[in-house]
Amino acid sequence: DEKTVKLQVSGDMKRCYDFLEMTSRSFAAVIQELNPKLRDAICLFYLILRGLDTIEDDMTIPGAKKRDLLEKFHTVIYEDGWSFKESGPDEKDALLLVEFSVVVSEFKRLPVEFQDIIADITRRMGSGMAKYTRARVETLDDYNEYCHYVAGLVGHGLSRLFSESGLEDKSVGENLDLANSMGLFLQKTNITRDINEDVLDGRCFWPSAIWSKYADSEDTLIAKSNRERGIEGLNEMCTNALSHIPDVMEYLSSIHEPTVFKFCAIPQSMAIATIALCYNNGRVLDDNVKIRKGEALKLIAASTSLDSVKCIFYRYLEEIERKNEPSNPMYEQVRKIVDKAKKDI
Ligand code: PS7
Ligand code: MN
Ligand code: MN
Ligand code: MN
Ligand code: MN
Ligand code: MN
Repeated sequence: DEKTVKLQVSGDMKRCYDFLEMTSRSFAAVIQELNPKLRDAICLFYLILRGLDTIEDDMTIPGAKKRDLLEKFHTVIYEDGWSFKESGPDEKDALLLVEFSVVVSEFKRLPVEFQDIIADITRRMGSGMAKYTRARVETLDDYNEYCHYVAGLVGHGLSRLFSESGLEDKSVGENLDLANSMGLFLQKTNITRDINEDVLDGRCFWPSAIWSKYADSEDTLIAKSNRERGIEGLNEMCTNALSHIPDVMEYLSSIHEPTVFKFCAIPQSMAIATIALCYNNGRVLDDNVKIRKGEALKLIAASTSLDSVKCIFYRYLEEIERKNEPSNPMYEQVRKIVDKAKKDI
């Protein structure tokens, strides 16, 4: 009867929120606090992309099979009962793909305008990921393109959802270059920080155009014997990420709804804190460094308005300035970027 149907409905969405908490280190809290007009759509958008990324990351799936899955993932989100049980033993989010039918059934209940945006981004991300199962990140253009596929497109999709919901201006969903930069700043921070873990896993998202100036192989890049040069490479990666700050500030200045603002701003605050921690810090090459729990909690609490986010960025830019040394090949470039960002702020 109707009561059972209703319970079943909320049961599937409840299971989706369980998966959100199981799979996201940082997004679960901000998504749950989103305005109800967007909360379920963005939770499902997250789970769909998390599923896609679980396939991309799985090195046990043969290349041709992986490309097929990535390319068709935008259609499986409409297939009742779809499930994938063949993830490798290392995939921490494999259970999400096993129980993916709960995501499918809730996705299909979303307003069709939301479904269309999510499916379009899933199609384009899957096709970009498939391309990079063959291609390597060599040039700076490759680096920007790969980051566009896996994170810039998330910025596009989120911005279109914000506009479609009526919570933000139409223009937010139209000026997508700024949205792309929001994703790139997060993804480049992640790639810069995860270098040790990624190289040990047999992959590297640092463009060879950068690291080859400082090491003759990816393994040498993180080797203790090459530490000074490795740090110079790290500083160049941090500098590259910092170049997106003006766009990040401009994007955030266009967001007005309070829960959407926090959702957008908190990850960016975490990212600038992470870059400040990584800059000129050899530990990044040995280990997975992370900002302290207390610092993260302060950033979450403080990222409520454009002014306070500007304060946060200003403070971490000053920290980067303090850590900058004239002997670093990036010294002048960092000084210029930091000066310009501080003036804009
Ligand atoms: C739909 C909220 C707010 C305009 C799963 C949020 C992995 C950095 O690679 O687990 O596993 O080490 O740390 C998020 C722009 C994307 C970009 C991208 C979807 C912000 C699949 C986040 C997140 C745009 C591809 C972190 C990009 O994952 O990384 C929703 C505005 C997923 C955002 C991946 C990475 C996210 C990421 P990994 P993480
Ligand atoms: Mn991935
Ligand atoms: Mn991943
Ligand atoms: Mn190339
Ligand atoms: Mn990573
Ligand atoms: Mn990771």
